[in-house]
Amino acid sequence: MSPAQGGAPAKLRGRGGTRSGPGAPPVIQGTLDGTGLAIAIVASRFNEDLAGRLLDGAVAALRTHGVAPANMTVVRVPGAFEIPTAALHLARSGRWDAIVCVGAVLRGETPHFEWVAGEAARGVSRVALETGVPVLFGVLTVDTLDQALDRAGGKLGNRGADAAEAAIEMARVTRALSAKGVL
Ligand code: INI
Repeated sequence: MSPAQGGAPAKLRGRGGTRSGPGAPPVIQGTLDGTGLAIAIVASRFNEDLAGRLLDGAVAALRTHGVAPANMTVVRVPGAFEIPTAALHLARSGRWDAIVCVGAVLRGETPHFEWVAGEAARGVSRVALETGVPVLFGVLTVDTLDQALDRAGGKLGNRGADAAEAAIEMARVTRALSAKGVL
């Protein structure tokens, strides 16, 4: 049961947590409570079978953690190379707490992979740093189809869902910083 349904709050990945005890510094950190958050998803269509699985994983994770479907927007773009442009427009609008980017770049026989994967990663990072809006990278950059399937709902999980959870956490961190007057 999700927190939105009255279940226990979901746990953050990793060690995290507040270190209590004498001399422990105050810690600002996020939660996986998505209620009241507005989250956009930018999903590329290239390698649609994979990208679609990542998109489904992201939407399902957002819903599980309490983000209302009415507070989600999905933007589809042709390929991973185009993801940063759409993310930039969304981030600049100020309407979303975080933006999740999903897509699939598979290494082929040409150097195209390096350019597409590299520019997608660089661009997404740049949008986040230039706007201050958390922009999460759920784009697969892998050598083989099997590696991609493992990470798109297969034995290694779903990177779209992982990015969605990270988006909620970062949105909460950003709101917490704002509440402290940092932003
Ligand atoms: N786009 C992807 O999302 N994944 C790929 O694997 C890929 N490959 O391999 O070419 C890809 N290319 C298209 C690219 O993202 C742009 O849409 C295109 O270059 C037009 O700008």
